[in-house]
Amino acid sequence: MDMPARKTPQLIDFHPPRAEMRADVLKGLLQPQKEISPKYFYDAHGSHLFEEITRLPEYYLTRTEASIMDAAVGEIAHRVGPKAAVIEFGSGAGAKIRVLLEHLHEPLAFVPVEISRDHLLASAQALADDHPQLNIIAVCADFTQPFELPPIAGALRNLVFFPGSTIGNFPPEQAVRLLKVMNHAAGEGGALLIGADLVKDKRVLEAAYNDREGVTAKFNLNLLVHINRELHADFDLTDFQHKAEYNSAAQRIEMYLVSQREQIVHIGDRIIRFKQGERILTEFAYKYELDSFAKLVGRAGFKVAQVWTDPLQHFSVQYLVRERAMAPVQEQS
Ligand code: AVI
Repeated sequence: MDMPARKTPQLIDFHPPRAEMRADVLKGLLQPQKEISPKYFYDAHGSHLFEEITRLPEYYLTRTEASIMDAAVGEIAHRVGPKAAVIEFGSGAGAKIRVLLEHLHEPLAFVPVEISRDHLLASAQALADDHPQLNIIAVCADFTQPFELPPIAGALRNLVFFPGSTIGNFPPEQAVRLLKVMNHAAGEGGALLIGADLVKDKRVLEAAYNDREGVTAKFNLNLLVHINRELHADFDLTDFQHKAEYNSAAQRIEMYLVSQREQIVHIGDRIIRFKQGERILTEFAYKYELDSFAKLVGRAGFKVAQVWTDPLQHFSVQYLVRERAMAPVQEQS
């Protein structure tokens, strides 16, 4: 008997070229406070390490969000209504979308947007195998920059899905800019389902980013491996150490790589000097109060329609409706 042909998802590739990464990384390392964008965590190994982080006992975010989603997904499906197109920003391994797709009423299309091409293709294919009726269009892109979404014929509503509190990895001005890209993607009558981590006891927060097994440290250091490979650099991993601390005034976790000695690093033909103890800022993870989050999303034309939290109020899943159209703004380089 003939097997039915395997449906392959369509791929739209806007993956940024290597030259862009080089310029971006050099620009960050030439600032007085050296920094590297957290988007470079996610090469294939970094994405794998992040998956490991999500299973750590200290990393409450993923587990808590999943439990909130499980309890709320019926109400979410009711709000979204039938024949929606779901656009997921930063889809990763694609685990979170499954619960949603299984409960939505006749979803029409799924558009995962992800910078890591291998991850994107693998997860889009796995989803296509399990949902052969769904139109899956994989978009390989840096979603922090405006990009054109493919037209989705017949969709009654666009639902943008941005779980995991990845919004917390953007300082407020950048977060608003990104939310405007999402506002544009949601379109007329569209909505945004977003996960946002909440302010809580400093000890709980710091444990989540300093796990006992040291997986977060490996994840942070893998940034240097990625740069060594892609940009012909010579960072020595034994000369840098992971550090994560909660800044209560700014309500954010700050993650650094700390130079263990005075040293010189080459990135291709460029030289970067480090003092002993000098830090490279690699990530912010902002934590929100519900009202400050409502103000933030309001600046991007969204209104909070419903919020679900866990009993300890550690995490929130929020359904935002697009109140006003907002034009996406290109980041200045
Ligand atoms: C992807 N993002 C929401 C994670 C976070 O918690 O900010 C990334 C991460 N960094 C260290 N651990 C996890």
